[in-house]
Amino acid sequence: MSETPQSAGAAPAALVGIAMGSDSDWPVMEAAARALDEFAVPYEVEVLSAHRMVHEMVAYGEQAADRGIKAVIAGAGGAAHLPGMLASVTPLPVIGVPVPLKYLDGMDSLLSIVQMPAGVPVATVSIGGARNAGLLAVRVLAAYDPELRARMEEFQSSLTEQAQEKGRRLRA
Ligand code: RP5
Repeated sequence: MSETPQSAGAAPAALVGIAMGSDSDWPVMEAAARALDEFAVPYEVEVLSAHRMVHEMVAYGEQAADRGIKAVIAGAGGAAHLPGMLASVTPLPVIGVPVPLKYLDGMDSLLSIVQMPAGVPVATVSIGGARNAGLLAVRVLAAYDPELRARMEEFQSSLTEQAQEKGRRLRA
């Protein structure tokens, strides 16, 4: 991607930040990373608890845009305040992933993330929907990157073809 600052041999600078409240969220959040991998979008992964690491979490949110991050994916479970808190300290788009925990089937996480006050948006995906969070971050970047947009359109066509093939198999 042309806007990625790179020097010979250096890893490309991250364009997406994947943050989560605990390493225990990673089994869910990993799907966001895999989606970004599919589109060769560079990303970084951070554990940033809104309750246990308040100062680090605020610093990350305040500095992300200046470091070249274009979108933040934030996942948390239970009293899931991380996505909303990051959205309050960064101008970047924040995509929230409600992580389901042992109790309440993730409804607590969903409602904690989705019910933001006016003026502080979090684009919330479904409970456990980290793959869609990754794909949404790709779309955010693709709006300004024709090559990435072409790959997203190709991916969407492949989804259509897969659905059509399933229909053909059912009818056969
Ligand atoms: C939340 O508390 C985290 O996002 C995680 O989903 C949940 C439990 O964290 P651990 O006790 O597993 O570290 O803040």
